[in-house]
Amino acid sequence: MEDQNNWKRRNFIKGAFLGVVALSLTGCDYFSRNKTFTKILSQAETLNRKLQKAIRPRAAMAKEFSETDLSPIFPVNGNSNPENSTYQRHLGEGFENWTLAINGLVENPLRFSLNEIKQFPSRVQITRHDCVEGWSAIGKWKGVKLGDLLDRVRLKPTARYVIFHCADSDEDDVVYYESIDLEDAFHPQTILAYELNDKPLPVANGAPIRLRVERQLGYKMAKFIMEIEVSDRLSHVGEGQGGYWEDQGYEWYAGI
Ligand SMILES: Nc1nc2c(c(=O)[nH]1)N[C@H]1C(S)=C(S)[C@@H](COP(=O)(O)O)O[C@H]1N2
Ligand SMILES: [Mo]
Repeated sequence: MEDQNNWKRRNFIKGAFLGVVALSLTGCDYFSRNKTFTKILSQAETLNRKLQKAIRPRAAMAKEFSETDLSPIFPVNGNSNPENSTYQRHLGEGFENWTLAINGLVENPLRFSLNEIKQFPSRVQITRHDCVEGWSAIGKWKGVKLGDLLDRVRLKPTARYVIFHCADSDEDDVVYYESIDLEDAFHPQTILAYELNDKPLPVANGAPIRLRVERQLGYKMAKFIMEIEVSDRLSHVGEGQGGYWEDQGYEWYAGI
């Protein structure tokens, strides 16, 4: 009896959660800024995060696949080649002079070259990427654990969020950005990937490095990262919702 009730509760929670996700199933590429929709989503947001925790603890690992599961082609979505002139110069130089700045609420702000990033122990993971536009693909990613870089710069006690500033922007010059909390930042599968399917990360998939935060939806996985900012809040970036798509109504915690 006890068990059955638990089971019913679980299914109810799951159903409610899927409803929330269904609300956000709109295109990544074509999205009209709709304030009412934004409001509905942000109310659903808090509920969604609680339900997420009830279903699967945040520390759980995302499923990892094997080589035979790899998708023949890993798709490209969103921006595929930032027009930004600094980015184009770095691309032309093979990212030889590109550096990743980590600053904000850290004791020791640093810049890492691509080579330095590759000197850290690497992690390889074969995971499934889910985009809200309705496609999924399995890819093999190699990169550095974000937590290792954050340990190197040493977070201040007030640090709460990690914000990724990207090289690309939309037709209104709004720059792509994303953010995660420390729980996800130090998750063992959260990496800054520099290889996809055993090759240097292609430009269209986010070269020189892109975020993999495997427990969340595709739009969280910032490509073309230029700078990482550690912060105690999200209100000062973009329109204050913690990400480019979040500013247009998507959930900030995009758990799968
Ligand atoms: N900088 C940046 N990151 C981005 C995007 C983007 O347009 N710009 N698109 C997001 C979306 S909606 C998805 S689904 C994935 C797509 O990654 P892919 O091009 O490697 O398939 O990147 C995400 N990260
Ligand atoms: Mo997406």
